[in-house]
Amino acid sequence: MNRFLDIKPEVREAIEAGKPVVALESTIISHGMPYPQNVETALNVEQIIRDNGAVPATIAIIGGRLKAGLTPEEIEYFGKKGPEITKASRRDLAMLCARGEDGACTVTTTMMIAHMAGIKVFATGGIGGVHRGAETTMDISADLEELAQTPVMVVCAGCKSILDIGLTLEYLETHGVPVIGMGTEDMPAFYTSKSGFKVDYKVDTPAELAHFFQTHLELGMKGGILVGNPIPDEYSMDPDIINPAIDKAIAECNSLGIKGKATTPFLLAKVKELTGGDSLDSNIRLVYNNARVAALTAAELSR
Ligand code: PSU
Ligand code: MN
Repeated sequence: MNRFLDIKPEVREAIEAGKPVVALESTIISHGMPYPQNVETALNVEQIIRDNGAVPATIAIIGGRLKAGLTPEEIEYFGKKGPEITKASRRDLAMLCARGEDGACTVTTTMMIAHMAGIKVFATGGIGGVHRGAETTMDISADLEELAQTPVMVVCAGCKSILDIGLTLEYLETHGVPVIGMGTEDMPAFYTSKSGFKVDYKVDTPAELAHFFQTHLELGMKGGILVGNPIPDEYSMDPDIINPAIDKAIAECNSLGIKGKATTPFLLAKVKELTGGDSLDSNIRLVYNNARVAALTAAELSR
């Protein structure tokens, strides 16, 4: 095993026994939501995973150790420290380990550490992707590269239109990453269930999804798969409210000259500020829905 990796005993026992485990990221806690809702959500997500028959493993870097599975106290610590914690992508991993520092894991580093630990299914809210204007800024999230090279299933609610959703799907196609819709032909757009772009394949049940992913793994495919699980109708946002807020947030980001890794956290926080608590509530609900589908799929995969 990797000498920097610590697997929480409960998680290790489940992995060794072939029981279902679901990985969760920690950037969504530290950079994606305000305190204390972030901690409350993270703990609820873990409970939903348990209620649906799997063991949760929230993933983070603490004192230079790669942690697969956090205690409630560690989740509280991440939530309280918030954006003070380094947002850790692939390029940051070795330096944080070398210096013994903390890091909040994005989709990228969560996939990496999940794979090191032997966890195959991961639930989150939204992934990073190709940003609008990437044809000049070249701002393309490392999440897409990780999906291209690490065999983990990522269950998300699609990507927000802070990104160019069409270009994100093109990029995934180039890298051979299958994009699967859970009960939908349409790629979900995070706050709303439809982006107007098609997924590659639609499945209707966790069993069908698990069977497909098992086949993907048995074929020896080196990359992951992306599952778009639409936000339930009762929690989805009015496009006439969310879309102008996103446009405004992007305009402000550009005029302030915000770049690089600060872009996504800025846009997420700005959209929340512009839409009041509504977008936060939708965000929380869609994460719960993804946790449920991921746990049910992990349970099917273990059969
Ligand atoms: N998109 C969201 N919510 C998030 C993120 C993205 O809707 O919390 C976070 C995830 O941790 C994701 C990261 O992996 O931002 C992507 O950051 P960047 O765009 O800098 O690669
Ligand atoms: Mn970026």
